[in-house]
Amino acid sequence: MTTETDTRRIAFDRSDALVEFYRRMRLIRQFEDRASRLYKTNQIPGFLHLSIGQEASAVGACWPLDDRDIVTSTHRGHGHCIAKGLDVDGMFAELMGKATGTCKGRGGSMHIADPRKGIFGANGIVGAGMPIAVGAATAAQLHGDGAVVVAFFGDGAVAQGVFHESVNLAAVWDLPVIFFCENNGYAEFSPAADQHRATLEDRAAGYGVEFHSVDGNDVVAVATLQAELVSRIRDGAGPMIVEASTYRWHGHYEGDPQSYRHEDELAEWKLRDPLEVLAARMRAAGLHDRIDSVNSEVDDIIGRAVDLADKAPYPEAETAADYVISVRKVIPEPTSPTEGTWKTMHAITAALTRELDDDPTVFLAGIDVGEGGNVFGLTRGLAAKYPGRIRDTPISESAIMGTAVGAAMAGYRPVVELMYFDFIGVCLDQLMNQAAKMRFMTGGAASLPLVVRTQFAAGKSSGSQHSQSLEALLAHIPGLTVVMPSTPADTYGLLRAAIQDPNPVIFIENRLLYGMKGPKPSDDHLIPIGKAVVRRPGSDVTVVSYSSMMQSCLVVADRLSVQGIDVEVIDLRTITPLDFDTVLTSLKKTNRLVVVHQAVGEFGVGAEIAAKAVREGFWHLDAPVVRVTAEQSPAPYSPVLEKVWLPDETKIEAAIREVFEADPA
Ligand SMILES: Cc1ncc(C[n+]2csc(CCOP(=O)(O)OP(=O)(O)O)c2C)c(N)n1
Ligand SMILES: [Mg+2]
Repeated sequence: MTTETDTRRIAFDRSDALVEFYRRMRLIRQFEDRASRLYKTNQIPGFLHLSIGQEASAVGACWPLDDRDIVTSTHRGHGHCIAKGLDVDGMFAELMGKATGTCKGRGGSMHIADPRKGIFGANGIVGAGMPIAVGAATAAQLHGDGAVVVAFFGDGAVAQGVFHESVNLAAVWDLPVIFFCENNGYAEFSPAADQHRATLEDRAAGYGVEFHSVDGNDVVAVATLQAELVSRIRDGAGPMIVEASTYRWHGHYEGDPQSYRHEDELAEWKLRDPLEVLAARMRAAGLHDRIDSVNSEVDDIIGRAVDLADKAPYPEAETAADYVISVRKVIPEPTSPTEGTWKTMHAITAALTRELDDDPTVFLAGIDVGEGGNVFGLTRGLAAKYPGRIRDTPISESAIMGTAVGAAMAGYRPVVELMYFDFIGVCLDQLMNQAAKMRFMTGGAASLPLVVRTQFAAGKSSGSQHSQSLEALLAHIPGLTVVMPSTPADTYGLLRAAIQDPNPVIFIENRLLYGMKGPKPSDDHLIPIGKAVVRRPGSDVTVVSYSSMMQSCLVVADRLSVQGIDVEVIDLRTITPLDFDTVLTSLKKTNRLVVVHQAVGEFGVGAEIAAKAVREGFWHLDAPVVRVTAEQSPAPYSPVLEKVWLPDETKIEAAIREVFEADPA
């Protein structure tokens, strides 16, 4: 009986397929061989990890893929990129840091990517491509076009937490993804045997995921297997794990002294050079001539590409800050809401509903956002109304964030939920190193229109791990937008604007404001991101705040006005990009500034505003800038201690009086 796999194997033995395998593998080999030499002559800066010896895995794994398919790669990614169709002209230029590089010189070897070609990035963070692959596969599943994602990773990456989260999430969502392990026997300097006590096959069984192993040095074997798996996955089979055994000939990085392995081991693997294994098959098929012709064709391509890259210009200095933020559409300041009253919690549900209605690429994902309707009931009823688009996840925050990153790069607008802001600690990489930097590192080619909704609050004895106001942590990372609304109407308008925004937005709600009542705006209400608002005009002291502390500031301002102190209150609404113009305009009028936030003070948002006030508003200041913040300790549990720790109306009033009474003379 001839199985489907046999038929494909026969097809691959056709001369044109063999020649094409060889052409791609030779291109990778010569590309990296040349890169190694360029590194030695200092024409390539930075780190360089070469995959010479592993070419058959990359080419075989990508063989059945087409334009709709996506790969995520690793720090050793040149082969994956070339196998998926990236041109070596741009790649050489990228490695040299030139303006004509694939990523305009912003990525380099470790971050080379071209999302337009379905290459969602080499990655400098071990394992980080896997959650992104889950996101791309989620987009593929929602889109329903049969696209498949291949997530390359090394044997060492299996020990990363994100491996577990990604495979598990892919399994429970039946995602169209192949986790493709290139087992080259080493993680940096450590042999695989010292890194794991379980095989990948055993692990796959633990996730309920189909497993296949393959000779990673035999391109025909790899391509045959991949063709079969990709075709089954296109037809709806779930995720799979493939382990390709192979070996890298060079060190972990160029310059690695390689004291951890013996020359004999390398020599033995070189006897099974993947190009030679294929060449032998070609000779047996009478294709001697084609080997020579491909060799010279590839030499020409490489020679020309290096020449071009060498002559190409470096990026212009004035473009250094380009590609950090996508230009956002202009949203005019809306009129005041006049449609009755509602609560913040209603505003959140309404904003999500409106965007789900308006844009079919919007979907929600997070812990208990589906059937459970979110712990605060904010997504109740949405799962039934938008089948497949309100997705419950396992408790896997890195995979949740990666879902957002990969799906956004694939053209969706994910809105994912981080149940408590404190949990950022378990998934920061996907925000800090992936979402925030991907557009920059791809020279503007990637778009990251994603929203992370999260919430925090102190004052109710939630303790040190469920109370933190960590906005400064994220605002410190270029590329992220951080929004913190203070009213129900703003919550609606800002959340809708965040979902429509082309950038990664962290939308931070205060759970103690969920029940707050306020004026209800029209359904079309939108608030511009990056614009502060004067909540209360005044002439004596400027108070800058946001989120729940905003409300305390307004109470204090009203109280002080009857005592003859006229306070101007500014609500930042967006933390970054910071609208300092609005603060400066106010400072020019009042000459006195207080900043109030619930987060601890040191290195916080208030410190940033104070520094800007000193730099840009120094000659307008008649008093020191004063910050009212939480004390410099974790949030205490005991109500007595928490009260001492938190800023409150008394502390705000004291600060305002202090700057009001300061005498510049
Ligand atoms: C999160 C993280 N930890 C550590 C490193 C440093 N590092 C880079 S590659 C590597 C080894 C990876 O081994 P493996 O996954 O087997 O890939 P290979 O290098 O063999 O291709 C290490 C430890 C890193 N880049 N990221
Ligand atoms: Mg390895």
